Amino acid sequence: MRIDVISIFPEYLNALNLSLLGKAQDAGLLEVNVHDLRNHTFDRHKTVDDTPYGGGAGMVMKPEPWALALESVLETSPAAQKPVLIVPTPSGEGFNQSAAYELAEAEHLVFACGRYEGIDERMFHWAREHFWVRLMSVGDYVLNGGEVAALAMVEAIGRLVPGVVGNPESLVEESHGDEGLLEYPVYTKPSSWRGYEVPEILLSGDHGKIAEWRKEQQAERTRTRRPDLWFKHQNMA
Ligand code: 6GU
Repeated sequence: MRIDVISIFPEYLNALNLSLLGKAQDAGLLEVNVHDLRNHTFDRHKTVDDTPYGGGAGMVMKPEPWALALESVLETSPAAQKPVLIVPTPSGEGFNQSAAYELAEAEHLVFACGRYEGIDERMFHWAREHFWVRLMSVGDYVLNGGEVAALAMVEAIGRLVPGVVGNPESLVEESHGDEGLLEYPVYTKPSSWRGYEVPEILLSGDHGKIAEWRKEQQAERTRTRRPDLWFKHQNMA
């Protein structure tokens, strides 16, 4: 999979070279390129924003540097079809595990990380001619820009690319998986630690009973911590 990220703070994305995603890049499973939007400006101050038409607080990102940056990414796209352009924004559709699975199928993802009050709306109209555009939010709160949201989405998507996670079994029993339940609690050695004990059932060797206990724990956690997910789970086929 090829991923390009465009930002005025490319250093934010350095974290993508660490850990699992760093190794996946070394192994050639993933290619991540980060681009500085300001390289696509022509004035001395490398201006990427201006005041909003109609007035109001804050600044709006100019469309032309975005079009130029995106055109330069398109030139080297390996994708047969339109690449997917993900624009992180708190006003987008919700990004979740099923969106991550869907996007992990794409050949080429491009992230456009905006700052300020957003990007001139005409950029989106232009972009739809060349990309499959997805406006996506990582939660109901506001970040200063799309970079941290892009980090989260790239990590969630990248780890689903075949081969990135060494043991694919570990993707099977996860929170937000097929079942729509949160993960059960886990324990490791020692069995007694600072007066706290590992639940006895886990030491019993009875795999049937253990599976049953874990299922109960998942249900209880989901019901108390995420009543919204519990409601959906109960209404699942
Ligand atoms: Cl995707 N971007 C920004 N700037 N803020 C957010 C967000 C995205 N998702 C939630 N808050």
